[in-house]
Order: sequence, then structure tokens, then C-alpha cells
Amino acid sequence: MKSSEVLNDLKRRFPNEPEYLQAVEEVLTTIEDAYNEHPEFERYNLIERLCIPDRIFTFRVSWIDDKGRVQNNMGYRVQHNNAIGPYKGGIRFHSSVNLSILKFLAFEQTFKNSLTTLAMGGGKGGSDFNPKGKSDMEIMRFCQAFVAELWRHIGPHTDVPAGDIGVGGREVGYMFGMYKKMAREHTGTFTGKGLEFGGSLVRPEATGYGNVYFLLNMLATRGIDIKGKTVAISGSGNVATYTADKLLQLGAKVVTMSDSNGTIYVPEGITREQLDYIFKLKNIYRGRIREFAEEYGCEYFEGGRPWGVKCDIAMPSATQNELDGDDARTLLDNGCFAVSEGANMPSTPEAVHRFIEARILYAPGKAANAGGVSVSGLEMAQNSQKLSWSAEEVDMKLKGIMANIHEQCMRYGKQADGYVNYVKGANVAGFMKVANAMMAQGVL
Ligand code: NDP
Ligand code: 2IT
Repeated sequence: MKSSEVLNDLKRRFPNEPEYLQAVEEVLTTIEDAYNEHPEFERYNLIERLCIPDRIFTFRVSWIDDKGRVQNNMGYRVQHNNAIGPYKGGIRFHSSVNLSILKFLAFEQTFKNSLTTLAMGGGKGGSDFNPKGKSDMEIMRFCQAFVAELWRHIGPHTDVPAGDIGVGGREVGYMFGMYKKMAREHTGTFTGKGLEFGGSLVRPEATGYGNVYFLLNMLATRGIDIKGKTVAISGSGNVATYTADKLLQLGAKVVTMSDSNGTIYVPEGITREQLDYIFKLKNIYRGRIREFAEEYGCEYFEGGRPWGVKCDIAMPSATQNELDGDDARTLLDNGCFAVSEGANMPSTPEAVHRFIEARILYAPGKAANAGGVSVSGLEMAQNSQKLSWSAEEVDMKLKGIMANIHEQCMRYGKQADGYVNYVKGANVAGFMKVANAMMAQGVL
């Protein structure tokens, strides 16, 4: 089948999965030329096999809350593609989680992991469990109940989960503990573990730091220095806070952060002390970003997103489709010249189109946020060796991997007029490696 026929067929078969179809459409429309150069791909119906996950596990997760009531949530694991390595990808706990969202994330993860050059296939999992306002004991009971079912489908050479929205070090610790008990083995089956039991230095920082390293590579192509540049960040979780951390180290000015309730605006730039406050607010007190505005008396846009403020660079780091076509127009009108995505698919197709049409530096999540899963891959390597590497070594490898991903995007995304289409570059580079591995392994 032609790639356009595959897309139409998927639209017919999965009409209620808009995020999945959005992610597939973006990839299929950008890899068409590469695909057409390889008639053998069509003979082996490769595109369709690459778009449809290898398998999906769906299960009920029953757990008991602090009031003694029985709660039921849905649990999922999408094992998308393992052509180049074991299934690998995070677990998301958020009330919005459904199959469309997890299928889009697992699909994206497959190309992202291919770009890292490490031996990892693509997967994603999660639950519609809402961690907000839950006690530590409730979180623990939920994680244990989730893994009581999931454990039989994962393993160090099969499928290696990690964190994502709503899942950080605490949740990975509880899930790993339950996995270890059920499987009766202490292996690197989860990444993002605590340092005392096999975690890697720099894994917590890796996605945010990696995104800034990718941005530096993009800026270098135009001879632009990050120092003194104004950056708008969305989110205030793992990715957003470590993005801000690295930007502050490099002398950039971070003017916004947000959560699902609103955005703080600090035109003079968030200070180190203020960032430490946000880190504590989110990880220890589990509060809202509004409390930052109350503490420091800055502007707060209730229900608002960061994209209306004047900035040079935007780094969306919260969730999918959080930046639409109108936001893109506002950013461009305000002089924004670079967008580097910490979140997965944060820009809508219309926004992506506007950025590329305006010829700004625009890095899609699957390239720019690949630092997190890259250091997960390094954590797997350390676990296999039963060794742990220094922070300097991991950080150096992370920088090398991000530079290499940037190279691959340039190689496959450079247009005749010299403009680098990073979307096309990332999709073609990611696709070719998975496609060649699938062809070599036969129809499975
Ligand atoms: P966290 O749970 O640590 O933080 C998520 C942040 O995004 C919070 O500030 C949250 O606000 C906000 N947010 C979540 N959902 C929404 C929503 N529907 N609308 C507005 N704001 C929202 O997650 P991460 O920082 O780990 O993940 C952020 C993004 O980065 C996700 O897209 C994830 O897939 C991606 N990513 C994460 C990686 C990782 O290593 N963790 C690696 C690569 C990509 P609130 O607290 O109000 O919910
Ligand atoms: O989207 C992502 O790349 C992640 N949430 C990290 C996955 C991982 O396995 O570290």
C-alpha cells in the first residue's frame, strides 16, 4: 500500500483515536520520498506494520484508597515495535490517559529511540489514575496494583518502562519494588530508578538538559548565543524544571513556567532561588504554580498558557497539543525565532506548519526531548555491566547523543534553499533505521 492509503485505512479503522492519527499523519507525510525510493518496503507492507503496535495490554487496576474505598482504574502497555531493541518508553499517570494518547506516544517513541542510536524499541504505558491530591500511601498502593498485572509483560530484555507525566522517581521506585518482588529478580527492568538501586546519575536532568543541548546545536547553525536570550517554558514538572536549570546555568532568561491551572510571568527572569522554590513546590509540597505568584508577587495568568509573552525562544514542556496555530502566530509576531519541544507533540499541526513556513529553528519533540530516553538507555547499559558511571561521563555521552541526533536531522532535513526541516530530518532518519531492521528480520 502507498503511505497515503495506509493513512486513510488507519483513519477508517481507528476513527476515535485523534492523537494517534495526528502523530502517524505527520510521520507518513514527511517520509513519503524516502519510502518511495524503496519499492521493497511497499511489497512487504512495511508502513502498515510500522504504524500498528505489535501488541497492547489493557487491564483493570483495583486499589484501596485511604478511606477504605475500592477504586478502579484502567491500565495499559502499548508494545509498539522492537525491531532495534527491547520495547522502551515511559509510563504516564494522568486522568486523560486513553489508548489514543498511549498509541501516539508509543509510535513517536519508536522513532525517537531509533534516533538515539541506542538499542531500544518503542513502547508506552500508563493509567487514567489521577495522582493529584493522593497521599503517599495511595500512590504506593496504586503503583503496586498496577505492577501486579504489568510485571508479567516486562523484563530487562523484553520491555523496560520509565517515567512520564505523573510518574517520577517516587513512582518508579514503588513500581520497581513490586516488580522485583513478583519477578524474583533485581534487574534493570525500570529506568529512572533511585541511585541506590541501579539508577543513573543525570537521568532526572536528562530530558531538560538534552533539550537545551539540542537547542544549542540549532542556534550554532545561525551563530546565535544563548546568553541573555529570553525563553518561555511551559510546565513545571521534571522536563520544565531541568530545562530552566540548564538555561540559568548558561545565562539565559526564563520568563514563564506553568501548570494545568495557569502561567507565571517573570519578565526580569526567574532567579536560581525562585527555581529552587518551584522545584520544592512541585516535588515536595506538590503544590500549584499559583503559589509561586503569591510568594513572589509576580504576574499570574489563571487558566492561561505562556505563548502570549514576548520571547526569543519557546520550549513547550507540558503536554500534547498545548500550542496551537494562533499561539504560533503570536509567538512569531513577537519575534520568537526558535522552538525546541520538551514535551511530546506539544505543537498542533497548524502550529508546526506556521513555524516551518516562517523558517524559524523548530525542533520536534522526538529529536529535542530524546535526551531522557537516551540516558535511560545508558542506565540499561550500566545495569547490564553492574557498574555506575560518573555524572561527567553520562553528561558527556548525553551531549554527544544530542549532537548526533542534530546531525541526523541536518543530513535528512536540509532543503535546497539551506533551511533545515528538523521534522522531516528526524522522521526520515528515525524511520530508515527501523525500516531496515524490520526488513532484515522478515515479516513478523
Ligand atoms: P511531569 O508530570 O513532571 O510534569 C508535567 C507538567 O506538565 C506539569 O507542570 C503539569 O501540570 C503540566 N501538564 C500536564 N498535563 C497538562 C495539561 N493537560 N495541560 C496543561 N499542563 C499540563 O511530567 P514530565 O515533565 O515528565 O513530562 C512533560 C512532557 O515531557 C510530557 O509531554 C512527556 O511526555 C514529555 N517527556 C518526558 C520525558 C521524561 O523523561 N520525563 C522524556 C521525554 C518527553 P499539572 O501539575 O497541573 O498537571
Ligand atoms: O517520552 C519519553 O521519551 C519518556 N517519557 C522517557 C522514556 C524512557 O524510557 O526514559
